[in-house]
Amino acid sequence: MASVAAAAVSVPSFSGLKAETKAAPARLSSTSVVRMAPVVRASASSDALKTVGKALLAASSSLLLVASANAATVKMGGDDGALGFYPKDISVAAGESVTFVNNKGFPHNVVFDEDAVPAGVKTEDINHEDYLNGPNESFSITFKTPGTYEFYCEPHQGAGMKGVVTVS
Ligand code: CU1
Repeated sequence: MASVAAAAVSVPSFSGLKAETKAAPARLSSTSVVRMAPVVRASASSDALKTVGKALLAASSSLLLVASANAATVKMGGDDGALGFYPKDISVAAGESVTFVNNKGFPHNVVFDEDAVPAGVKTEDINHEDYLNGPNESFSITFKTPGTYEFYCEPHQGAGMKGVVTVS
């Protein structure tokens, strides 16, 4: 039923389109065709540019994803001073480490929610409760057990400074 309805809709609109394209050249004089040509070319190339731009954007954002996945570096505090982890969702393979780098708005630390780590993981083994007070201070945490780990910054928990590490 659905395909019949779709065909009934698409057929009239298609023949309508055909009729328009047939009629249009007939109304145009040769000069207007010449004048129109650059316009058509311009719009075609700007569409092409948009497509290229989108492709580049897609390529660069996937490169960023790859870069952040490999480096697994998390900034503590946004470049604008916002209280958060950037990125706040991190994925690593079991045995890999995440490096936390002090950026802005410190002191910061990393404390895991003992109710939101994989079974058998002791948060005291992975917490970094010492405050980082200087710019670019860093520490790394190695994740051995697959699962999700929710963490937060003690001084800024109320401000929503928290994140999740997913270990696969
Ligand atoms: Cu913090």
